[in-house]
Amino acid sequence: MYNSCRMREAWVVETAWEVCWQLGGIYTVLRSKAPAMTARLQDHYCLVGPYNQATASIEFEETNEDTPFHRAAAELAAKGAHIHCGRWLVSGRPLVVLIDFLASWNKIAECKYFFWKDHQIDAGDEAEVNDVVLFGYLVADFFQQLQAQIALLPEAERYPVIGHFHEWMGGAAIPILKKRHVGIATVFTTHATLLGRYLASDDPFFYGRLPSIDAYRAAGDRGIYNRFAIERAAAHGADCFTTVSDITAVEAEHLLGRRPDQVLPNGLNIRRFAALHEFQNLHQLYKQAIHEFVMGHFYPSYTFDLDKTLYLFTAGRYEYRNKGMDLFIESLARLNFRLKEEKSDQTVVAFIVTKAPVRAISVDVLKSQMMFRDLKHTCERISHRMTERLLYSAALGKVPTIEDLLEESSQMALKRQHHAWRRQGWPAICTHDMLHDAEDAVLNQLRTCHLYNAPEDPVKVVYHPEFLTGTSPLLGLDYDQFVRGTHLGVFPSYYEPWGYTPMECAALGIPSITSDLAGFGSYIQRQMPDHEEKGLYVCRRNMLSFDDSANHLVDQLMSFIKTNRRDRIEMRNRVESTSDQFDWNVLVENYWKAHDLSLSFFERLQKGGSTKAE
Ligand code: G6P
Ligand code: 1S3
Repeated sequence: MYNSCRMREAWVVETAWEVCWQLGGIYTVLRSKAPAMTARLQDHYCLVGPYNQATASIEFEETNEDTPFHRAAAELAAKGAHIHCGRWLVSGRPLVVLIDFLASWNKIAECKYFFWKDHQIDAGDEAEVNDVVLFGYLVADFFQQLQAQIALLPEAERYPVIGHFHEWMGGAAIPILKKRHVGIATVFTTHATLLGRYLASDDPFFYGRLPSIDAYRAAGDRGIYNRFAIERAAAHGADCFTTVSDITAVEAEHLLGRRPDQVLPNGLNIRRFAALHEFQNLHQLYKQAIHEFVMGHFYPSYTFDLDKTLYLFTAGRYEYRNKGMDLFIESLARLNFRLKEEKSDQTVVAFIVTKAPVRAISVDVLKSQMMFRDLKHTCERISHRMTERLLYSAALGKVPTIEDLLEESSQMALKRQHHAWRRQGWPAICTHDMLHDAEDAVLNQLRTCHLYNAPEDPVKVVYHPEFLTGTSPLLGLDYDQFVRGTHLGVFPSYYEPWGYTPMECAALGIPSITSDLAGFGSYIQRQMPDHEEKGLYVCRRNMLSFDDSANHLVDQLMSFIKTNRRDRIEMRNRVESTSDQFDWNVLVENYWKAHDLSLSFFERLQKGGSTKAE
């Protein structure tokens, strides 16, 4: 275990756009890590983010405590800033400072001027860049006040301050703090490079081309020059530069021009059950809920054996190529062909869960589910009545016939409901009416691949273009519950700095496929030689053509489909047992190392040396 004596003696402040505000993966990083941070640093740890009333009203509690963070916030407030200090209502209850930068909009012109004058970065007219610059100045003001408050503490508590900044949106304060010579050690973490994400999304040879990309020109061509400049200034200005995986470290070195000093793999806050059967029971429970959705969706057109049906899924932000949705769909088409060729009696239902622009849930899809629910209620009523009749027959000492148990009126009611429910066409491939149906990349590829949910096709698809919630009238499951009910998560990303989805599957006891171009995939390839045995598969994408990767993925899917129930139960046990390794209690050590590095680079710089590792 990494042993840092410094860390117990520092004030650590993490700044990010996603504090108390879920937008993407960084929220998961900060929130899941909070208990590990406060366990060690207690109230010497604080997070800073922008104030967003809608989410703050749920996730944040303003407090009136006596901490240097509260005092610094009060000083800033006295000078006119709108700033809230309190606790994030998540496990670990860390201290949080939320800055309402929009309330200081009168300062935007001045901030943009100084950002251009001092750092030669033109914030331009883009609203997001302007927000980031204004927030950056307010964050820098906060750190200055914090320094002043800490200087007033008794000598024994006057520890150094470490400012840890995430992503370009949280990193604009770094060059400002450097320019003002504020005496704090800084860490910058990029969770993806802006330019890399743009370039990878439409260049199938991105990784091969990486060493020869002219980053400045490419950023200009893509119209993201000012964001790129902020990211680069943060990466170069920080005492310690970090990223989340080896893959992104190489990308950052080429595109941002600095090799990260430390890699900070992402973790989770793992909660394991004491008994193995508990999570297996949950699989069964939520699989039943998925079965019900599947019956409601498919059975009005045709039926198949649910006991021989496997549920695959992919999920993530709608970055169609980056998240490997294109490869998944292509592989499903090839899988369909192979299963037909083998005359397999297996059915595969593949879910694609993302968030795309939609009008509403499709009326036909919803109607079918509602009618199925009515049928279920009728069955429940009849079964209650049957229990009464069975008891009556048993009390008479009589063996009942089906007519004794099921009245004619009930039989008729069931038949009528079933007839009304049946439909002529095939089940929809998409659960929603899309806003841009003709241009939607997933829909178009499903059409091109002829994945239409035809009765003779063993591979069925359900494209759910909205994130899952327990209150939805379709599946009625939260994401975690849905994952538990499936058999395999498939995430063959092309661009994925880390990728939480396969790791979450492991924590929930579900096997998954990631890719060797995902940070998590390359991490398990290095750290876990027996990852396949453990139900963590890695699809090869690095330096492989799309076609070869699709064939590799189909082979992986085919061998999974051939597993029997016992194999799958054992595999779920094995995959769940790996999850301890991904706990923040283990992985937070890398943060302590980065913080130590920042302190030593910072001290060296103070003495007139270089910030770079020597
Ligand atoms: C869990 C349950 C078992 C069930 C099994 C189904 O292990 O505890 O009762 O038989 O899941 O597994 P399968 O992979 O076929 O969904
Ligand atoms: C990023 O979020 P994304 O899905 O845009 O940060 C995440 C947290 O580090 C990371 O898991 C993901 O790969 C990145 O892409």
